[in-house]
Amino acid sequence: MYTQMVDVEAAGAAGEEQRRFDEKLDRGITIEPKDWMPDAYRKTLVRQISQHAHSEIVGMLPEGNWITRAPSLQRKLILLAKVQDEAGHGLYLYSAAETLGVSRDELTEALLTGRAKYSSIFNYPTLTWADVGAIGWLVDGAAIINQIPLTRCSYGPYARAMTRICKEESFHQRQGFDVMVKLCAGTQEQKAMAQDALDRWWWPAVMMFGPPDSASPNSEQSMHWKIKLFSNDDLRQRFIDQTVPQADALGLVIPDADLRWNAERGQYDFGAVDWDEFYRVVRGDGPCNRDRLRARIDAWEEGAWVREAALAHAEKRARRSADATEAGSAA
Ligand code: FAQ
Repeated sequence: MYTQMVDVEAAGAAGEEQRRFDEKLDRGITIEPKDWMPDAYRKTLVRQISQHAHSEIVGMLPEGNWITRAPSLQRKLILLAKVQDEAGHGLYLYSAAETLGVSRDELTEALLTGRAKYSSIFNYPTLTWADVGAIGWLVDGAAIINQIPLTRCSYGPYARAMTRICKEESFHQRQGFDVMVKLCAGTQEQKAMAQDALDRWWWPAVMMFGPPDSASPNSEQSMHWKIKLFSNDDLRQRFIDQTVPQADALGLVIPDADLRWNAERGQYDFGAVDWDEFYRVVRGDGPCNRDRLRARIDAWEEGAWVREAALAHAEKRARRSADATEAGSAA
């Protein structure tokens, strides 16, 4: 009898927590780290934010490949700054994930052991300088479209991290477009290089938004929780509608024979996406998956001495400050 009463009370309290959580979502009030939240909401956020953080860190590799070969000092400086920004984005996002009760070490381990996902787009190679332009233009362009709504998502630390990230992504997108503008105004060979980069990056960029809505297991719940505000297909369509006129302005041709303006819908119709390729890459069998993971493992192992030195330094400082306090109170 007594046990039953306790259960009812507990259920009532949990029901009240859930009601307050739902009310906050309805009223557009952000959920903060110390607020009560359903376990599944927390789990979904850890999944999405950590995948996003891993994507930023792995995403440094394709462009990092061109830092030593940038065609001028100015391009090199810009590219260095951009790649550093991506590292910063990873750090904000890992910090946002940590507010949900997971540790950075757990997240890093999941990435390095291949358990965690990161964006499919970063498993493609950067073969020419034009790929640096195509990544800024298309990949950062797609990232902005996906991420601007996230600045209004329901979890406060994620939304706030995204506000700063989006400002930087906007600069990244413009620098990529600027590389493409210069190549397209250059020699025939340079323009051909730009076209070749568009040919190789277009479909992977279209796939970045995730599987079609009909095959997206997480979308419905994430939209209910206002973690995602728009569906994968809606954002994909927005990206295509925005990017086609930019390709026209560059004088480049999007590699899709079925792409045409649909006046009735006021949107572009586009061809079939090769979802088999997408799932192959997500499963770990893309052109660069193994290289990307190897590079992250090597960086982690080679950086061990830096982490140890930073810890030793922090301990020394803490000890000195404790000694100074003790000496002060003894005097
Ligand atoms: N790649 O049910 P959904 C950037 C997975 S950052 C790999 O639709 P959800 C900046 C998905 O995780 C790019 N896996 O999933 C930059 C799920 O698997 P799970 C990263 C993918 O979460 C630029 C399964 O498929 N951006 O580019 C992909 O509701 C240049 C079923 O999918 C973000 O992470 C994919 N493309 O929607 C950096 C943005 N798509 O976990 C450097 C935040 C889906 O159940 C250089 N994330 N999957 O095992 C999101 O908006 C969402 O997580 C989606 C996926 C839209 C990516």
